[in-house]
Amino acid sequence: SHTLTAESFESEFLSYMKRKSKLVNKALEEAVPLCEPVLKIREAMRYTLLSGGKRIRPMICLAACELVGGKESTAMPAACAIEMIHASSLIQDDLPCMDDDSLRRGKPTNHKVFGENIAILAVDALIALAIKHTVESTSSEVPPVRVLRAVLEIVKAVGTEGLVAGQAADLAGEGMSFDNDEAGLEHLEFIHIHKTAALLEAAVVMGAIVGGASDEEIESLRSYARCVGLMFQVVDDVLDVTKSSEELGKTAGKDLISGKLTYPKVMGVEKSRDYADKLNREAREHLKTFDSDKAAPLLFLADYVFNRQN
Ligand code: GRG
Repeated sequence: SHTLTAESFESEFLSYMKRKSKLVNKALEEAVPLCEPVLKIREAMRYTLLSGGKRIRPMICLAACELVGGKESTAMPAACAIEMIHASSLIQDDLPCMDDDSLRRGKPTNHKVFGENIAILAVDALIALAIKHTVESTSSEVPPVRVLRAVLEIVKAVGTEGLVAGQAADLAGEGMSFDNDEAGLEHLEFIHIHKTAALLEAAVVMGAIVGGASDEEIESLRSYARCVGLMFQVVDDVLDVTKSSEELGKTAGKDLISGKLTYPKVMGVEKSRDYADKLNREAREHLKTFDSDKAAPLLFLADYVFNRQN
């Protein structure tokens, strides 16, 4: 492969993303072979894991590793592990006792296809496999202390400091009313920092750790990831409103009607857009200490999240 400059990268970004997601898909495919025992569980794991997400988390993990001078292949197990956690959280989020969704990525949700019992076991197995895969597949190349630090990042992103905290706050907030917009915003940010930003943060930081980053580099990348994670959700909320208002031909989106707390609801669409823009600029600011050509993929990934239409 050839060297890219920040300028030439723009035109190459889409093919860069395609190439990376192809590699990730192949590695994921190999990480969960369809075999006995528990063939049915593996089928359920593969169903969600291989059903075509955007692969933002693995990509950002590989890019962080390469930014700090590591090889892409060194971060591939960590990238896959993050996507396994992501898939497990989607399966769990869709269950009847949570969001009770029947469609995900345009396909029937895991429990609709395999039943709730199998879906729950697939969640457990994906979380366990994520840890196993990280340890087993990075240990030959990465020093044990770094493997341990990487594992710590991923388990923190799952538990009561991460996804679980976000989901719990989300559940607790249902039907809750807030004294003022500020209280609403605080609750909203807590949810998104935990439900969305935590896993993006783990992705970036794991990539950096296995790639040999210094503590300073790790912390810059952590800050970058937090901004991107939060921005992801602000953009998501804005898209929800603009999409459904297009569909309905109204100014109000479906979230405004259903009563779920969103950024546009708390601060309006315009201010939400400004906020996303601010977070994008902040994210880029955190990469200032890196060589700008080398940081190009992460800079463009931030723009991609900012500009995405779905
Ligand atoms: C760790 C199993 C487990 C559960 C923790 C259920 C739960 C508790 C947390 C829910 C977390 C969740 C579903 C957060 C939403 C994250 C999010 C932004 C999803 C959409 O991400 P994209 O757009 O999806 O990257 P694709 O489909 O592209 O992969």
